[in-house]
Amino acid sequence: MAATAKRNTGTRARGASQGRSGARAAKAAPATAEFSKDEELHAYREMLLIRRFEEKAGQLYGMGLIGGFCHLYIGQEAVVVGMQMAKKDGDQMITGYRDHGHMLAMDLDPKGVMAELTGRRGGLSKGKGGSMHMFSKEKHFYGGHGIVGAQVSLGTGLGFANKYRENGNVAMTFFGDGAANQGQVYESFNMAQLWKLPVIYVIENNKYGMGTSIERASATTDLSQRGASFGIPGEQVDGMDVRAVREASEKALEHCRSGKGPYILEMITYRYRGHSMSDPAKYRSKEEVQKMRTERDPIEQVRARLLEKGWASEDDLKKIDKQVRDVVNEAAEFAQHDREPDVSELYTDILL
Ligand SMILES: Cc1ncc(C[n+]2csc(CCOP(=O)(O)OP(=O)(O)O)c2C)c(N)n1
Ligand SMILES: [Mg+2]
Repeated sequence: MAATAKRNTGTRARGASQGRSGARAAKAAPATAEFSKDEELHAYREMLLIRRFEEKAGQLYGMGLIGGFCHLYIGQEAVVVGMQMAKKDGDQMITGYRDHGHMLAMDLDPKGVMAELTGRRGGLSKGKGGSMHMFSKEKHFYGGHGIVGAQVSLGTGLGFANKYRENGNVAMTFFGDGAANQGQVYESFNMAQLWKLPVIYVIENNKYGMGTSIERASATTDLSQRGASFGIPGEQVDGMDVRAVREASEKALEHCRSGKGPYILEMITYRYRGHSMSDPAKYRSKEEVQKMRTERDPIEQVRARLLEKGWASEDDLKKIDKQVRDVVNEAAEFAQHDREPDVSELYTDILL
């Protein structure tokens, strides 16, 4: 398919002579499936909600209102929104600590997410979990995990449950380029392919694991091929183009749902902000970040298409921005004024 750069036949393994991931991203062909007007507007609104939410979270963190870790998703919005547009109700998502975007895409209440960041009782984990630990069984979102790679085994377990229950759902299991070198990832791949579990392994390759570039950390950098020795098919996808993400996701979901087992989608993406709020970002140049922002921004791409096709005017887009800002401001207000958990909550919801 044109949305992807390469496809794994399941029997091929590539050597060390691969290009740099940035170069590969640039080579990814454009999406073949255009979006309708409604789809473009939906993608625009959803990605903007994540971006504005994260900007606000960054501000609250700077004001000292958010304690602990806080990893922002800015730049990567097209990945989760494209997958959201492809999934069916009942499909699950599970991810690591860079999780606010996934929560919003899975329709978790922005107020509950923001209040969790500020540690308030109205937070989705009653203010006791924080940025990395929120869940909603009802919305099929399974966290929120701070241990790099841990969610890969858990996501495989979700896939096992789906198969056992014959419910037709797929477990979308997200992890980073850094996590792709974790041992449990490969134990999971083996089981998932052996038992033909409905799991999409979504590798969000944003080029860095904390301050280490993928080229410095990984012996092979084409992560879509990491399932080759297990016979798991995989593709690289332009993760900055929401249309390419949806297209590849639809195909992967269909593969899983039809009983063929797991699938790997390597989303070539980029995070604009530091690894976490405490990252001085000395490992990459400002020019590198600026280039991605100006040339590849996922939201700007949709915005440009909407304007070019006459599907929205500048004024229409400003109105959407205002609506989104209102939702985010309301969440931030709540998160600042809701009460902190009662002291009696110290001993509830914990394993002793
Ligand atoms: C088992 C484990 N080892 C190390 C860490 C520290 N750590 C947190 S994030 C991270 C980098 C992971 O990078 P990547 O998987 O690329 O995800 P990204 O942050 O880029 O989204 C590391 C090493 C951890 N949390 N858990
Ligand atoms: Mg990374």
